[in-house]
Amino acid sequence: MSAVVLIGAQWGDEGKGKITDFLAEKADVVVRYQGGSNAGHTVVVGEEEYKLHLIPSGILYPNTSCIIGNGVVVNIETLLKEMDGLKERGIETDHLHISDRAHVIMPYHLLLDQLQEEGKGDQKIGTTKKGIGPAYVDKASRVGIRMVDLLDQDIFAAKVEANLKEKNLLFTKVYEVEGFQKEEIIAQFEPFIERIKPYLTDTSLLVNQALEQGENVLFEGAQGTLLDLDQGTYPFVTSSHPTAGGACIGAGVGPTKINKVLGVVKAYTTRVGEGPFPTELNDATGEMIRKEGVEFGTTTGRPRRCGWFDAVIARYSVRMSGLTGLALTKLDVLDKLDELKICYGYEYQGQVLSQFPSSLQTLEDCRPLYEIMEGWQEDTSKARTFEALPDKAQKYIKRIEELSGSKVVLVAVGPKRDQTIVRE
Ligand code: 2SA
Ligand code: GDP
Ligand code: MG
Repeated sequence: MSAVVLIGAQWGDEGKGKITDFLAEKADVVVRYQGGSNAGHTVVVGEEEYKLHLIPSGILYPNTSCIIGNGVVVNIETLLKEMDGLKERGIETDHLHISDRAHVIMPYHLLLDQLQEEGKGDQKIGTTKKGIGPAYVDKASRVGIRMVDLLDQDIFAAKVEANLKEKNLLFTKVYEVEGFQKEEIIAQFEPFIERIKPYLTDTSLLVNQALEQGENVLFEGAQGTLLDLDQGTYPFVTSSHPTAGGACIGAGVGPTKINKVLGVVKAYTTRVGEGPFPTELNDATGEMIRKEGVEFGTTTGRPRRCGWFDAVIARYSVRMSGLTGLALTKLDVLDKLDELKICYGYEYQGQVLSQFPSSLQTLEDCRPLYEIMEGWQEDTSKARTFEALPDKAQKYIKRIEELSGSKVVLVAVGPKRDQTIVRE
C-alpha cells in the first residue's frame, strides 16, 4: 500500500469510512487531514455500526496508529465525547495522536456559523453548523487558536481575549446577541486541555517516520471534490481541501511521498446542503434511492438529495486529484431498478460540455445528457468477485470506467467489511 490518499470524488458520503476501514486492515497509520466534526464516516463491523466524526476510520484496528493532522479543525469537546463513546464500546483510543498545530473550534465559531447561516436566508449554504467555516476563517486571518496554544495558559488567555475583543462587537452590535466571557471560556477549556494534552504531538514527524520505515500510510479525506474550497461548487462548499492536494498540507508530507490516490464514488450521486446538482432526481426514483440507500446525513440526519451517476463529475475528480483508481460503492442500492442513467455530458446553450464548468450560473443552466442502461434486477449484495456480479452490473461499472477515465479497483455491495470486491 505505502502512501495512499483516499478522497470522496463527489459531494461527500460516498462511503469513505467503509473503504478506509477495509483498507486499514493493511495500514500502519491512518491520517485525517482536513475538515472537522462536520464529517460523518460510517464503519460497520458485524452487527456494530460506528459513526466517526473526527477520529480516523482506522481506529477499530488496535495496532493502527490514527492521526488527526494539522489541517483538521478540532472541536475538543466533540472529540472527547467520541473517544468516550468508543471506549464504552470496548474500543481503545490510546493509538490516537493529534497534531499540536491543528486549529481549535471555539464556542464563538459555533455561534457564528449558526448566525451567518440564518442571516443568509435563501442564500444559505446548508452547513452542518459545526463551526467549520468560521474556524478556517480565523486560521486564514491568522487569529486562530492552535492546540499548541492551549499548553501555555498566558498565551491561550491572550488569544481568547484578542478574539473576543473583535467578535463580541460583532455579536452585540451586528447580530444583537450576547457575546462571550473570557473567563468562562478558559474555565470551560480547563478540563478539556488536561485530557487532550497527552495526545498532542508533531504528527507530521510521526507520518514521515512511518513512511521512512516503509510502513503503510492511508490518508482519509473527508467531504468530497465538489465541496473543496477551490475546486468545488463555490460558494456551496466546505472551507477546507478534501481533494488529494489537501493531504500534503493537512498532514505535513511532501507530494513526492504519495504513491496512489483512490477516489470513492457512489454508483449514483448524492448531495446534502444547498447548491446546484445537475443529475438530481426530484421524483419517485430519487425517493427510492434515498430509501434503499438510507441517504440521511451521518452528522445532522438531514435527508440527502439523490440523483443519477454523473461521469462529468467523476472525470473532473480524476483530473483534480490525479486519481489512480476508483472505489465504487452502494452498487446494491440500484439492484431493483429496471433502467439506469449515466450522465456523460451537459447541454449548455445548445453546446455539449464534457468538462465540469467553473461558473455556478453555467452549472445551474446545464441539462444533463444521459446514456440509458438496463438494470440488472438481481441481488448483488452477496457477490464477492467481479465475475459473480450480474452481466448488466458489470457493464454498468465498465461504462463508468470508460466515461470517467479511471479503473474501478474496488466495488462495495453493502455496508459490511466483507461486502467488498477487490478487482486487480
Ligand atoms: P460545513 O459544515 O461548513 O462544512 O458545510 C459546508 C457544505 O459542506 C457540506 N458538508 C457535507 N456534505 C456531506 N457530508 C458531510 N458530512 C455529514 C454526513 C453531513 C450531515 O456524513 O452525512 O450529516 O449532514 C458534510 N459535511 C459538510 C454541507 O452540507 C454544506 O453543503
Ligand atoms: P462517508 O462520509 O463517505 O464515510 O459516508 P457516510 O458514512 O456518511 O455514508 C455512507 C453510508 O453508506 C453509510 O451508512 C455506510 O454504512 C453505507 N455504505 C457504504 N458502502 C455501502 C454499500 O456498498 N452498500 C450499502 N448499501 N451501504 C453502504
Ligand atoms: Mg459522511
